[in-house]
Amino acid sequence: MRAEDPDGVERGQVAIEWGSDAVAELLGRLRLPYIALVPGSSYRGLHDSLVNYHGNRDPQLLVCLHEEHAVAIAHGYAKAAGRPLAVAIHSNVGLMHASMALYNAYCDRVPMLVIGATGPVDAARRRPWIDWIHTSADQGALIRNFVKWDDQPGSVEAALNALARGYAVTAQAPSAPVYVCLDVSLQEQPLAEPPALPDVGRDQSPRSHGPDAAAVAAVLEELGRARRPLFLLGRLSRDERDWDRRVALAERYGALVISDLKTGAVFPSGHRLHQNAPGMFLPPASARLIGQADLIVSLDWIDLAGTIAAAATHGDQTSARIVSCTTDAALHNGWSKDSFGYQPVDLTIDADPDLLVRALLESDGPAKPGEWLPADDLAVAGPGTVGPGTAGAALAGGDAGIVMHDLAQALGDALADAPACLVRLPLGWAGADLRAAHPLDYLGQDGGAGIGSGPGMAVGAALALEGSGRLPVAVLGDGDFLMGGAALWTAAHYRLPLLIVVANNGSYYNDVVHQQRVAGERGRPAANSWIGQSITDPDPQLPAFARSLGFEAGDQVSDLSALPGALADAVAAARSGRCALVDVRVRPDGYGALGG
Ligand SMILES: Cc1ncc(C[n+]2csc(CCOP(=O)(O)OP(=O)(O)O)c2C)c(N)n1
Ligand SMILES: [Mg+2]
Repeated sequence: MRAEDPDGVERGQVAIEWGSDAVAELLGRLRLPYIALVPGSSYRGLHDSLVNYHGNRDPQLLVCLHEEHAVAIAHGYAKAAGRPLAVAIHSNVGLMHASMALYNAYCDRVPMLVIGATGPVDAARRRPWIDWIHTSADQGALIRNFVKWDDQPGSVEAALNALARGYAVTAQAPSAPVYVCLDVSLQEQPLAEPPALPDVGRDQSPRSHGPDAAAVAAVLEELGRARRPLFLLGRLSRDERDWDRRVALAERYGALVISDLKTGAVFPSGHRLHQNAPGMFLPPASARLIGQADLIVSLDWIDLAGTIAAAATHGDQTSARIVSCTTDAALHNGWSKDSFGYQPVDLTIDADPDLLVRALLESDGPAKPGEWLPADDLAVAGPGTVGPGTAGAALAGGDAGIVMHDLAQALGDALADAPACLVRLPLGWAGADLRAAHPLDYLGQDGGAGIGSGPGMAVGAALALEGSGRLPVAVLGDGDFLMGGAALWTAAHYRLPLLIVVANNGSYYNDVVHQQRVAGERGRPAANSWIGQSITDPDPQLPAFARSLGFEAGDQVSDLSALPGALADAVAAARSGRCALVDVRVRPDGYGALGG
């Protein structure tokens, strides 16, 4: 990480003289390492204080080329680190730019402290023109439907309390972004003496709560009765010990597990109890398990109601008892429908699902292998890394070009020697080509399916993983990459090692499939499905674009025989601390997902 130390600033030696100095002091006490931003005059006071009062350390300013990237960087950071970053967002226009990324972060239940700003609320203090167009009544209304909490404090004291409270609210499960809007006048207010700062170190309460004893007993009873228990593993932690406990609990009860490509790795992909590859949607083989199970335990599974209904549509109507453990209801509101349908459950447990797993394991319940598999057939996969689950299979594309499975296999080979983190996978990636043996092997998707998020989230994960020995690798669609690609500059500027692989099919291909489907249903020519979708003529020159942003990038790879070498070179560059991109021309064949 490149530090950018201001001249003539001795941190700790500069007095608190302005409202924004006190805000910078508080942000430092909250131990926020970085503040991602696009600058703007609405928070020029805070900007000065972060640099010339706080010395541009803890938090360090992180310059971004779009507010959407700034939020996506905090999003990727939170997914990998499990901690919030700060983001500074200019009034009105900056917040409008940031809004889609905030929606993604909200749907993905990640924490971040977003500090907004407004021109003077007091109209008598507004400069002509610009302060008027960058001031609005109730700015938080723009995003209130998809943040956890927001405030626009009216004094320096109130701002300090709002920020301290905002940090606590965002960090508390279920996490989602919070937004605190600071009036420019409050930031630029001279202070006769330093204000009292809230004691942010005082509250050491846990960030989530476990189940009560009655709930644990009830689940134990369900597990004790069940013969074919099935665990649906959804939004769960990146903690290795939680990972091990999930495995131990599934083994104790012989439960099969289903995981989800939308969420990060939660269970070893090679484990016998994890029989089916995850999907963005419920794969038919997993629907069959839902139909056969006599107990379903949902651990913050995304869209439980829709999943049960999808299985029924496949002919796998479940008669299982259903237990659902999640704290998500605390976030549900009337605007966002990401609370999904009414859950068909027998027991709801309002608790952190990983703490339920822990409590169940600590209960000393007797091992009770289920009936899915013979008891001696529970081998755990050996230490693995990201990459294809079908390692060793013949490359499928041959002379006819590269298909996604070829890319998965070649990337798995290139990354085999040392830990890596797949920050993102493109829509056409098959779940069977994900091999996960550690919670950081894969971070999942972006929550809100808002494309353009991939590059920024990759940079945020690179920030979190810097120095960890685990290489961040994002495989991005060309549409996603081109929409958010300028975010890469931030990684190059701050010297954050990162590997980006673009699965480039020259198209918004997901939507080609939609048009083919509609044309098919209507008996119209599916051959026209490329119109309004293809990203060719001219072909965007991704390597040149990436090089212009400070990445190393060779020419586009379209020949399968050149792929292993190109990936090996890029992996070596990134592992030695540089930023690298490989642009891979892929054939869209075998495209499984059909997103929004
Ligand atoms: C902000 C936003 N705009 C539009 C869409 C609709 N959409 C979903 S997937 C997709 C195509 C993405 O293209 P690319 O990243 O190249 O992936 P591909 O489908 O080609 O594999 C689009 C446009 C969306 N999800 N988000
Ligand atoms: Mg594409």
